[in-house]
Amino acid sequence: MPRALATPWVAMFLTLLLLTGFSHLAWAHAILMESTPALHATVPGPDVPIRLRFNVRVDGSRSRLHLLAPDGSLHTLPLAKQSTPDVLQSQATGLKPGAYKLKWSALASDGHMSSGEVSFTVK
Ligand SMILES: [Cu+2]
Repeated sequence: MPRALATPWVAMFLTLLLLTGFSHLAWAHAILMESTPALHATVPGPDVPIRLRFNVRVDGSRSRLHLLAPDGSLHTLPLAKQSTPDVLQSQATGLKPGAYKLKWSALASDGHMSSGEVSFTVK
């Protein structure tokens, strides 16, 4: 009876899934909810305010923002003091027109780092 044999394994697999993946989701590490500039937005330069809002509190002192410029150079953006625990803010200055990539890594309240990118264009 293959079905009867398979059932304990399915149950075990589902339990493992719950213990690993699902509990991790429940702890909710940082997921980007909203950004300025918005993804694929075109914004005026040369100074561009940066604001990232997450689903949870993030540790501003241990989160990082980097800006990849059209010429391939990578710049660290200094983070401003957090006005709200779920927001990271900065200001990119002196940007020439072109395509940029904002790379963020954020330390969430559950102790997990997560990262992502926001592409935008300066006109
Ligand atoms: Cu996490």
